[in-house]
Amino acid sequence: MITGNPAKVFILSPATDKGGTYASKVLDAETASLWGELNWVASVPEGASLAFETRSGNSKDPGESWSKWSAAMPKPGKVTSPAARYLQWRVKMGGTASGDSAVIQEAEIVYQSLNRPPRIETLQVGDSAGSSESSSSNSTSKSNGAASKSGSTASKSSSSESSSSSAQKDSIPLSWKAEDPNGDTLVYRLEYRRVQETLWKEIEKDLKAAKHSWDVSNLPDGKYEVRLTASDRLANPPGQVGEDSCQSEPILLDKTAPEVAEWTGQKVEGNTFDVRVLVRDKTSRLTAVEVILDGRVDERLSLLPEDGILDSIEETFQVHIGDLAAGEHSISLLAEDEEGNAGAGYLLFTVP
Ligand SMILES: [Ca+2]
Ligand SMILES: [Ca+2]
Ligand SMILES: [Ca+2]
Repeated sequence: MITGNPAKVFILSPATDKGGTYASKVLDAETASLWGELNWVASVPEGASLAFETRSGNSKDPGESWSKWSAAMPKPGKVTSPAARYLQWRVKMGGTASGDSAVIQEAEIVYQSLNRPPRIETLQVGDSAGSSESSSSNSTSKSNGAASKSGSTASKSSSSESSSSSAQKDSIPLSWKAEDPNGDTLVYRLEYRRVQETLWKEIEKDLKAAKHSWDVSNLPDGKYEVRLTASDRLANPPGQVGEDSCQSEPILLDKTAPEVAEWTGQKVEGNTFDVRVLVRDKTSRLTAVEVILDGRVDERLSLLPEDGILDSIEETFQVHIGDLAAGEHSISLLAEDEEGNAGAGYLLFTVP
């Protein structure tokens, strides 16, 4: 059902002048409007005359930008002045020879606001509050490495494993602000595409609320864009519907934890231990890599990669530990990506 903007009416104050021309004040329809019927009831004595004229414009005071006065309307009918926000009318009355003139009892002009399209002001993808509630999917892979004998006769055995946890949600909150100049009820459509794709795919349509939880559980890691379209079609007939669209900045979807990919060059020499480790994320930059010796979480150390800067999805680190007592030791490596997904690796070794 179309619940369009209802037509409104200006009631014109009757002119009581005896003859001559009477001009109204400027009427303000508040938004650009289409002018309809001008109707009046008047008593016109034999020999007297009466005719209305109108003009319209979009400035408060009639000026250059306004239309010219319309042709005289001796009878009620449709206003011919162009659609605009403001209208003025005047009435020309001719008297009889005996000095009688017309008397207008009532007059009115019907007008209807023109539809104007909605306007999207903001579109937010993700939570601004940054509460990253995790729905974690844990996976553990284990690989038992053979003991490295290089440079040492002492290292008896070592083993390593890695695990990961995902910090990114399975859904991303979308919210927006949109307005309609006519106050029309708006409906929204949401779409997405991977960056570099051309076709948009629907997330949801016919939304009335200005927010939606976007289910991304089935989407692979990557960069995505979201498009919002607002329509006032519920309040306007087809052909007069207004729309506005807005596209988000590309957002990174990374649901996969970094992986401690490879331990190499393990070497025990006296009371020191050296190892080189490769850490890799599939999608986003590594942002933190820390090492923990023998489970002493309070003494965790941040590691800098060999190239001195944590700036890519893959980095290698040199781990050097001194002052080790004889016996079994372990190091845990914790790695985080841009989205806060955390992966861990574990290596066991022995100092003779
Ligand atoms: Ca509208
Ligand atoms: Ca990742
Ligand atoms: Ca680097």
